[in-house]
Amino acid sequence: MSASIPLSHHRLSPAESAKRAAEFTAHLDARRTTRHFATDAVPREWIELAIRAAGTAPSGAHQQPWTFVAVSDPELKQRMREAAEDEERRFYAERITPEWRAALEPLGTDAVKTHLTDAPWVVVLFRQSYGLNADGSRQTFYYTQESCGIAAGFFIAAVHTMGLVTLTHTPSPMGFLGELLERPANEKAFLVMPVGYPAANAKVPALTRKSLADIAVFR
Ligand code: IYR
Repeated sequence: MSASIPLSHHRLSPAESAKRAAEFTAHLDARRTTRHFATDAVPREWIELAIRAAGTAPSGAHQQPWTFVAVSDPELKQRMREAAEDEERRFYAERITPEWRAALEPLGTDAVKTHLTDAPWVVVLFRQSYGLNADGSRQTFYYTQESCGIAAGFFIAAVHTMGLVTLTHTPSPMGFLGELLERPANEKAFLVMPVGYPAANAKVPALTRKSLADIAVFR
């Protein structure tokens, strides 16, 4: 049995809840994903805070099945970019289906991954598909995909809140990241997130979000 402690919670007035709900939604609605990063430095402390924010995410059986590898070393970022571009060239030339190509067309993506060298930080979220005990035996981890997805969401929200931008990049396959970043066999690269200021001429696709009616059902 684990010990339970009282929940620390302060009930807001309905007016305050309504105000915060509207403000938070507007704040997140202002977030955009851009592929165009400035090379300006970002303090390591801010990245540490974003990772700590991500680490507050709920997780299956509270196993916290994530490792965030934050890369600022220019040579390592260059090697990650070259490896990612090798994979992506094959993807765009050979593996992509016509349907997938059509879906990506509005985003204007291609195999060139300048964000991996322009952004001052490239944070790679690794999913721990199982745990490793001190004696080398494996511990089953539960709902690791869901847990890492939630942690990534918290990370993205933290980055946006501090006035920076990020891009959720999923090079495919991602096996090269575990090798380059020397991660153990239980860690699988889950998401690559360059973090920095947007470039002065940063562009975003002219997208709209689905309406509430398109994404919600109340019964
Ligand atoms: N992994 C490729 C392709 C790609 C796929 C999806 I789905 C996107 O939303 C964007 C890109 C790439 O990174 O270019």
